[in-house]
Amino acid sequence: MKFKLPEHSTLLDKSFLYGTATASFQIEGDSTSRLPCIWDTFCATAGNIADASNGDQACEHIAKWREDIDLIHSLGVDAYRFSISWPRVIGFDGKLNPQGVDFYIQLLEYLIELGIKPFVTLYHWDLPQHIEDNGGWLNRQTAYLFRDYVDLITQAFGERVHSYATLNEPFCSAYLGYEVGIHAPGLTGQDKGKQAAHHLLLAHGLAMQVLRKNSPKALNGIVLNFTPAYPVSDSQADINAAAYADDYLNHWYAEPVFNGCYPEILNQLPAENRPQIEEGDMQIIAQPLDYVGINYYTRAFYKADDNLPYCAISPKGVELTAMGWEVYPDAFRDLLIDLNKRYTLPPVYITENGAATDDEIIDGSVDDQQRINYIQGHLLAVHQAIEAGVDIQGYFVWSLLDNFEWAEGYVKRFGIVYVDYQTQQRTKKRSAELFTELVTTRINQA
Ligand code: GCO
Repeated sequence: MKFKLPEHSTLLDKSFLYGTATASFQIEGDSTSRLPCIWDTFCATAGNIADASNGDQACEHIAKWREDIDLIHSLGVDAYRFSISWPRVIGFDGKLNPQGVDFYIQLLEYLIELGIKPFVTLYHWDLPQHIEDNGGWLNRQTAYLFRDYVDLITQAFGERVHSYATLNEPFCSAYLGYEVGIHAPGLTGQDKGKQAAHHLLLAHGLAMQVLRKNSPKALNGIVLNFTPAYPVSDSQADINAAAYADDYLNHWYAEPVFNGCYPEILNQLPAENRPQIEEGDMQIIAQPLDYVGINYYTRAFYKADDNLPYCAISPKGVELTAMGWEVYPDAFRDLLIDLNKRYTLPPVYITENGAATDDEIIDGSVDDQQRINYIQGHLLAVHQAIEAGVDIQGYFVWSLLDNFEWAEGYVKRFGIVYVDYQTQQRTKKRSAELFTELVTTRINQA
């Protein structure tokens, strides 16, 4: 088996960028050498994490980073997407913590030495706890603290970074963290979710202004996730419910970034739940972008409900990953095409796509056939979207390593590399081998 794409596919050209991705809290460990973050606190409450685990050790990447970068190099990929832990690089006083900064500078320099392009995410959900104690993303001031952190860290990194993303998936931070409470900091309420979303988006806009000044040569943008909303039937009521869910869960974050406004359903929210928006905020949010990162895993179904604007339905009789997420690559293709019609998109990078599967090491190897099929289907979807005119420049598989899968703990394995958490040994899965085969047999087709 190999990954197969049509002969002249752009995805087989050397100019199409391939990478793998991780995030700080999910892999780093060594939590005592940084300030506490909201995920440390969230993990400490019984019942929040499926296996009652935390990020204290994770993949011990702080100790094993060189080995991990060598591993990335051995995969043959062009780029590595990882995130900076804000509580590792900024102290209580708001100044740079030299030890934390040095860690990332060494990492960046080693990546550059090996010819791997660093794609740096500035916020992948690990807000310093002391900032949460002051209201976190409910406090407008946090957007300005983020701007200040971005200003300091990008000056420290200089020209070492190929690409910056301000935020990873503001939907998850705002909706999962402040509206339904299944992610840190575990707060609930529509008013909170929407206010947090607004401050996150403001933080993005403010950070883009800093990036343009401090890192004008880098590709600067944001990473948004989409779970396209489908109606369970073709009744008008279900179609309307799905459209509402799509605006509420997906376009809530895209529309402000690209068009400088929230979806119209903002006006249907109870007045007391609408975010406070100050004059000029929407212009700050809608900064020009060098690229947009798109994360896609699955689609979702919705039906009408008498008491709610929409009601989510679990898929039945379809192929699911270990997360219980439907495998449906056509929705990925259609999402990319639809986004390209709806917005004036900058160049697109697929910054996350992948699957959790029930992987086991047998005789020293992991034959992760379901993940292989998943990646195959989704690469083809990217190819089809490009053929349909979407400007897609690269694809990052989520994830490099099995790691801390948030509320699911270590039970769900997303890596193309298996991690034995007892020994911290890394073993390439079959998907990693095929990924290398794909990436290293590309040619210049221009
Ligand atoms: C995401 C996150 C990852 C998750 C992955 C699988 O951006 O949602 O970046 O941290 O691990 O999506 O759920």
